[in-house]
Amino acid sequence: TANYEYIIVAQPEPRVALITLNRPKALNALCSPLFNELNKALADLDADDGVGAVVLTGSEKAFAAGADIKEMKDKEYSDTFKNRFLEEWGAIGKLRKPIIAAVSGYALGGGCELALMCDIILASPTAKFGQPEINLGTIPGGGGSQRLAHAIGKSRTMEMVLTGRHVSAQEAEKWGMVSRVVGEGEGEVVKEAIEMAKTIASKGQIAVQAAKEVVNAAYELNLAEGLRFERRLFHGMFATKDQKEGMAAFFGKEKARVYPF
Ligand code: CO8
Repeated sequence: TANYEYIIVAQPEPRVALITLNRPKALNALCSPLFNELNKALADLDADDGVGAVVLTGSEKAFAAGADIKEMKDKEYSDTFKNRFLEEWGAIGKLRKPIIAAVSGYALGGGCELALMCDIILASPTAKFGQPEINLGTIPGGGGSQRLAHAIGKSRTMEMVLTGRHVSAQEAEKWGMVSRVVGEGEGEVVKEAIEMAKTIASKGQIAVQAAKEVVNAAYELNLAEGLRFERRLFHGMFATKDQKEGMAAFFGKEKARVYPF
């Protein structure tokens, strides 16, 4: 495996990968080299048949405190445009395997947006979500305004983006921004995310990846197109061994094995 400076990649369970953001001095601020490492690790895991799902986490204090302000401070429009500043943030959306964000502490700005790019978010009771860009004279640039609006609606998104207020884990749960607030103790949220990833990784992988693709389509297509896309992929499942095995096992009153076995 590659040697990284800003992230740690591990495999805590046979088919589960864990990526830990590891830039403690800057509360995991997402500088470009960190993001490039993250993209490289995710692309490798996406291509690895031995991995079925990925957990992404930070530290107890911070999932990530945003894009790196030091890196952005003196930038000019012309060079952000010319050099496609932060375009690398788009790569995560193209991955096929499910990614679960396990969030403790600050998930601010780009950190909040990174969590929103993941497929499922689990929060520890210490999690704090926010889009504080407004305090820096700027706006979200990593998809926050769009993904939050989809996740929690206009009024709450406007409140977060216009005031910069931090939202607690409990509030984020109530708003439907995260699936659940998990556990009390240190590391609980990561353990729970690994368990969830393990469950997902034990299913038929073509179905898992197709399921992720159809749910994501709901954020891009209108209803008629989305329903047609879902139906097409659903029909496609009949071409898989997992469907034959899965439905036969149901009548054999056995647990379905998944391919390859
Ligand atoms: N960038 C760079 N360094 C940071 C960042 C950051 N976002 N956040 C924290 N740090 C550094 C601090 O400078 C400090 O460094 P040093 O020890 O050298 O002074 C160290 O991390 C520890 O931070 P604090 O001393 O401030 O720790 P506190 O516990 O006092 O406060 C906070 C924690 C509240 C999280 C505070 O650090 C903070 O407000 N951070 C900034 C949060 C923020 O504004 N984030 C938004 C950034 S803008 C953004 O993300 C735009 C996204 C665009 C994405 C575009 C994608 C295409």
